[in-house]
Amino acid sequence: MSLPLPKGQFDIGEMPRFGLTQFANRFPSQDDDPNLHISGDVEHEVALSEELANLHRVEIVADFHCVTTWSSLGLRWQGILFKHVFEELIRPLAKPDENATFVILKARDGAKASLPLSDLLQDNVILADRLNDQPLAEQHGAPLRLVAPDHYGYKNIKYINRIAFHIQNPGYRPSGFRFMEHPRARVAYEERGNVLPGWLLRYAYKPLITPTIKLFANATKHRDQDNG
Ligand SMILES: Nc1nc2c(c(=O)[nH]1)N[C@H]1C(S)=C(S)[C@@H](COP(=O)(O)O)O[C@H]1N2
Ligand SMILES: [Mo]
Repeated sequence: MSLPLPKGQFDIGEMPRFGLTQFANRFPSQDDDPNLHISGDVEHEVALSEELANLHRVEIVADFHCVTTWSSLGLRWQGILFKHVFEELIRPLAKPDENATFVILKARDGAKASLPLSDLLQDNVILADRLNDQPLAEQHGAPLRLVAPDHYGYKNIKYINRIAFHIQNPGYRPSGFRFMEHPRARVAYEERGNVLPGWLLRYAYKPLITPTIKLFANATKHRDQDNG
């Protein structure tokens, strides 16, 4: 069952492939390095792989909200709780500084986002490797993506391969313009961006939806043709 749509959102139906334009043509391969790297203000940098497979699996049903105002409803994600990854692997193995609560999530296509650790430890934040009982499709971030449904899409990093824990912001720059990124980006509070109020950004972003979906879909099509 889906919740009532948050302010300024509309139901787009099936989840499109989406993102900042510079990522449309990037289909990152995981062949070179399948690991999930843990770094930053930690005692030990570690690379996780098989360890993740031993964690308890969960399913969450959630609506997905892109900051540009489209939402895709009732998605069933399967994977592992971020909280379990943190408590059972990251804390004992990497030993992050207890004040390292500024977390940067990085992806194989170069995308990144930051969130406070406390937001990531909530009970509905998962690293998902399946969507609606199917292995996560490449276009939706295989093999692993963050799903944090209380936060706008741009915090839900696809193709995730690094999580860095910092005591202070180490000079991190968001993927897009600074005004486009809110440190928490909570959907319930319409925290779309940093400077302008959320309701105003709705009108700025909405016209971008159709061209962006086309751009990403065309990139996927050309890539499929290239692969024969
Ligand atoms: N690595 C990566 N993660 C990303 C993006 C991206 O371009 N690259 N786009 C973000 C945005 S703006 C949205 S709305 C969602 C889109 O997810 P989808 O392509 O699976 O619909 O992914 C987010 N995570
Ligand atoms: Mo988005």
